[in-house]
Amino acid sequence: HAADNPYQRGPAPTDSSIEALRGPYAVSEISVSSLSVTGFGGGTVYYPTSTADGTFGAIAVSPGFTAYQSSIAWLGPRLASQGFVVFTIDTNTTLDQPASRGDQLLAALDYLTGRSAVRSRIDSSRLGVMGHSMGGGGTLEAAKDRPSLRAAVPLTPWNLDKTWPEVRTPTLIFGADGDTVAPVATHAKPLYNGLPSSLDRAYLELNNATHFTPNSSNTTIAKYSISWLKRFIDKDTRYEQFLCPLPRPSLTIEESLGNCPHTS
Ligand code: 9J3
Ligand code: ZN
Repeated sequence: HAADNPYQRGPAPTDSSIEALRGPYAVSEISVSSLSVTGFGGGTVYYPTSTADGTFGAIAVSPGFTAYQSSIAWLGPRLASQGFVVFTIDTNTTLDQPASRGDQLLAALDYLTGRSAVRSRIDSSRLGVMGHSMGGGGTLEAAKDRPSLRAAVPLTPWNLDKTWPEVRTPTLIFGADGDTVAPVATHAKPLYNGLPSSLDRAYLELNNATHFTPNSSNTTIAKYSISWLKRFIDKDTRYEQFLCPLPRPSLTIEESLGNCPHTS
């Protein structure tokens, strides 16, 4: 019941509702020029058009090395239509390293909640971060720097630092079984293992996937990302059913790791 959780948004989820190309909310977008911001490279804000359901949690998403917001643009409307304000960003330069990308994700969230045209639509206490590759490495950096973040979702992340004992943000890491740029054995998996074992954390390895699988519309990524973001940004336990028990290996999942049931 919505009265039990003031942050839950949208109808009760089903497998088909979280696998769908769009969720229940119509989405509007605003382009943010790099010239109008500092600390990151501008981007695009995707947000539910209606204000009838109150405020929403917000998520900033970083692309990877040499890439632009276009490489992660599919996540904007896919996630926003489920009831989030989503900011897909460009970085200051496409060569920025993970620690810088983490700072830029936080600058983007600060802009979103403090200065953007949609700031009144956002619950600034309910924020999350995502990113691809070095942007996924940056997602961990952002969580380390700002423990108040509610959820983190690194996608085929790349980071030389494998030790993350400071992270307090529930984190879902996606790896790809065929990743030769950031192989799971040297990136996604040790990054997962570098998180505290007491943390709500999960590792999902995509089957038949590459480093660049997160750069186009992908139902497995969407389904579990939506569930993680809803469960931890909105505290919406209606989504726990998709996360626990862990998804079993299948045509789309090579391997899954994580703690269940969740503790936060
Ligand atoms: O963001 C990424 O795709 C990181 C992978 C990479 O190219 O690292 C080599 C320096
Ligand atoms: Zn496989």
